[in-house]
Amino acid sequence: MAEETIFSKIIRKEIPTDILYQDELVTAFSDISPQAPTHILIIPNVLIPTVNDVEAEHELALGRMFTVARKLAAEAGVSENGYRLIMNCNRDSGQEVYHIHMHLLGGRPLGPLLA
Ligand code: D5M
Repeated sequence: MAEETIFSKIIRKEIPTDILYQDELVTAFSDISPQAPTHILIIPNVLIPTVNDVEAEHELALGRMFTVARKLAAEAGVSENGYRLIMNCNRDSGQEVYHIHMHLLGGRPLGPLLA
């Protein structure tokens, strides 16, 4: 059994968080340390520590993460200019929270991917 992270508390609304969207599969909230004018995290409600732990049974939640990203990008007004979706996996990527999450970044030119 994987160890819970702070994101499980956010899903259960046990700590104050700017939740932007929640349904039975996913939760989205503002990143606490924004790297761009729009910086949203979209996470599955089920605890999946890294992308290495993704299984076929997670496909519905993972797909929902994209439809929610599209919706929240539109609401944030970044759809037309564009945005970036990032998922880090393990140490070399810089993953800090071991509950998979999609970063939605936008609102400014983001530069080259590996800058
Ligand atoms: O990104 C982990 C991200 O999680 C990082 O951008 C900060 C964010 N974070 C951590 N704790 C919180 C809380 N409590 N609220 C909102 N955002 C949070 P990674 O890809 O693992 O490096």
